Amino acid sequence: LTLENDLRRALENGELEVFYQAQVALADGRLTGAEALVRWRHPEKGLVSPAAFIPVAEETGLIVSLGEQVLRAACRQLATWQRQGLPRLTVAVNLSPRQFRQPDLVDRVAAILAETGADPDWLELEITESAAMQHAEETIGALRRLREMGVSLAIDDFGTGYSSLSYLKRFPIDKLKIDRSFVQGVPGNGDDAAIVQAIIAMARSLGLALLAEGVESEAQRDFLQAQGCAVAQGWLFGQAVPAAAFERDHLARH
Ligand code: G
Ligand code: G
Ligand code: MN
Ligand code: NA
Repeated sequence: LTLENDLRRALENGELEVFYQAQVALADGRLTGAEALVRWRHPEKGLVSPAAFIPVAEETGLIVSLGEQVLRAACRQLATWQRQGLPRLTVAVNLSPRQFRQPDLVDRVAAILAETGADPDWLELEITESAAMQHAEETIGALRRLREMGVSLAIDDFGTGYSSLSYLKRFPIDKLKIDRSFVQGVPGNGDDAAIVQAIIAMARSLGLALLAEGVESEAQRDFLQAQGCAVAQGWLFGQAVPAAAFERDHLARH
């Protein structure tokens, strides 16, 4: 309850901040995009990890307003990067299952794009596999409308849910993000390597883009690249950092 009240206050006082983590092409290290990841700058506790408050936000429904704040901040940021004349990059924003179930989600996204002047071509929304697979019919409708607006769509934490190939084929999505729990095990763990190879083959046969999450070592990077995964994100390329640091570390040469 304390956390809930604290979080409510944080939302009102603008204590939430959006960090950005680089996504890079493995072939040449070129920046392809950034994932927006929320952080809470708590007045006493310092920087609080989303792992500590996203679940509470989800249970209490605060996630809806939190998610909108993050989306608005990320769209403002991407509009700024556009105006600076940078080559296109995608800014990926996480949508929680609860946000995704809002009947007016598509209108809310459209309103935020209009308000911030962000180009929808630069925005990617991430939904988790389990959120997508529940209420599949409604999901497909919402995804289709988002895509018609020019927003691209990625399935986050892919491999941890239970999507069947036939379902996946019907979903109007652009990208699969291979969950970091599998990436962690490659190249040494045979099961993880087999799962990663299967996901890569699946994405290829369905014509979907791929991104591997949680890449921490050169051995992981080399394995992924050799198997045909072209884009990755992880500590090897940089942690999530505030926008100013992201610009300095990743955009100066972009
Ligand atoms: O950023 P890591 O930095 O610690 O994030 C932990 C978890 O919180 C991840 O599962 C990530 O997807 C989730 N997360 C981070 N930012 C957001 C956000 O803005 N919205 C939602 N729904 N989840 C987020
Ligand atoms: O669930 P989602 O994929 O949206 O969240 C990304 C989460 O992964 C964040 O908590 C982020 O801090 C974390 N993360 C990003 N890169 C790495 C990495 O290389 N290794 C590990 N262990 N975690 C990472
Ligand atoms: Mn994500
Ligand atoms: Na993930």
